[in-house]
Amino acid sequence: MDTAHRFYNISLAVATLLIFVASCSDNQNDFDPETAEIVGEKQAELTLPPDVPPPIDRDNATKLIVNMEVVEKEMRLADGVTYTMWTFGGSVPGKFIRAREGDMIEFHLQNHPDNKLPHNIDLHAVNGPGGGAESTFTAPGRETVFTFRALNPGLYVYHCATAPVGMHIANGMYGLILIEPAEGLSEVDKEYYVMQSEFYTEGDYGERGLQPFDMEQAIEENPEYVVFNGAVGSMMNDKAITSEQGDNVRLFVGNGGPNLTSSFHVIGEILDKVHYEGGDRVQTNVQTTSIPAGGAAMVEFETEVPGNYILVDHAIFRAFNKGALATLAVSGEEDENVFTGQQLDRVYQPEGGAIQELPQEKRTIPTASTIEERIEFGRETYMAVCQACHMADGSGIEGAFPPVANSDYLNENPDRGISAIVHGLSGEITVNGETYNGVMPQQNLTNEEVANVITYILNSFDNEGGEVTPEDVERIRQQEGVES
Ligand code: HEC
Ligand SMILES: [Cu+2]
Repeated sequence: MDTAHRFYNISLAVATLLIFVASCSDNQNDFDPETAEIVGEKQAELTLPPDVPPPIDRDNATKLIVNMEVVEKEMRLADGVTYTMWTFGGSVPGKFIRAREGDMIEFHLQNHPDNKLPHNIDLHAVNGPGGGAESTFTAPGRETVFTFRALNPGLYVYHCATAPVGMHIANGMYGLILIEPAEGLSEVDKEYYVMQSEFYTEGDYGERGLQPFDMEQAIEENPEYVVFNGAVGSMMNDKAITSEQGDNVRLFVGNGGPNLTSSFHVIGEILDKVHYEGGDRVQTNVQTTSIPAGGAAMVEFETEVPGNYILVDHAIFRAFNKGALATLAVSGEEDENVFTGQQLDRVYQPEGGAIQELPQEKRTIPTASTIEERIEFGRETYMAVCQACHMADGSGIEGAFPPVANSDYLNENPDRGISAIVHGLSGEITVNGETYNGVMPQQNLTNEEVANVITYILNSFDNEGGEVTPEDVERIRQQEGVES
């Protein structure tokens, strides 16, 4: 290579390097949260679940003052069930904190004078011993302050870490803090705050009254309740979270535990994007994402089709038997290009079915000769067929399956119960003041069985008694339906 040529090559390399350096320093990647200049100061706006403070529109780091008050109070865990919750900011989960990478966060923890116990806070967004726990140990009627720099963007859990730690968490002491990256998060139409957790009560699921914490159940990791946002039905019916067709929705999902990992799933939606573990990486097209106790995820999806979408822990008994259900109600116009709804429902006869002699499984249904027998046979049918939805004790599932226990709907006119079984039931109904809008499939039972099961229900679960005969059932079978 001659000298001129060599010189040319070197200058080319230098020029390339200069361009590279220039483009780097121009870039947001160059932002250093540890040394970014702190400009001014601000009070952090905190929100109660399921709301989230608005996105941060600052393009500088600031001194952000967070005031968080611990309040111990009796709160609703389920209908008729209360629990003494220990809260950050008066709600379970605690208030949502939104800050920006590089912010200097001055954290004030206030322990209300009426409280009985000391508390503190461990924020997973902190680099420093105990995540702030030691610095914030606060007796009732006191306030402590510490400051930390938000060095790592992401979605983080915070929780109380006062001994016994498990008990403070089990009683409701957790929440989420978002550290927005300096360049901000992508713009979406709706943002919500959803946090799963367990409750360990002395009484069984649904047992009424103020329920004390059960330490043994907690150690066995056997909760009575697994819920979103602190209570059964906290985001259902008129409290459902909402979006419009075509909206992009972002859920900040946390898991306070204290024990279980959530298999977080939205029925009928595919999570277009998941910032799994609350970090930078994005996984796309996810059905169910795993959120460990003390962890979080940001999930995003477009709501293409109107309807109700149910948030669940897909460890599914937790959803239908322990409370881990919430509703996202999407309004808008149907789009048959994406989803048609049911297009056909007709009798299905397998090929040759009409001529084949199918071995008829002959069920022997004993005929009841007394009301006591009717009740006894009816109990068997109930346990075999109905309890899957209406529960063994007749209490139903809030927001999904109405109670047949002490049901004003049924007691007012038992024919309605017969009709629900022989014709099926759908559309809005009101049972004991709660509205339900589900579908009960028609049940393939004989008149004798229907008479038995309705008689059993009428004479159980605090209902008003009475007897239904096979003749009553036949009469309803001949009718289209029953006035409701
Ligand atoms: C697959 C779930 C499911 C099964 C199984 C089921 N039901 Fe229902 N049932 C429902 C739903 C959902 C409704 C409410 C329908 C609506 O909202 O219009 C309902 C409503 C009712 C009602 C009227 C409302 C009330 O609570 O009083 C009665 C009575 C009833 N069912 C009895 C029964 C009996 C008896 C059986 C067993 C033979 C049974 N159901 C099986 C889901 C079910
Ligand atoms: Cu505490």
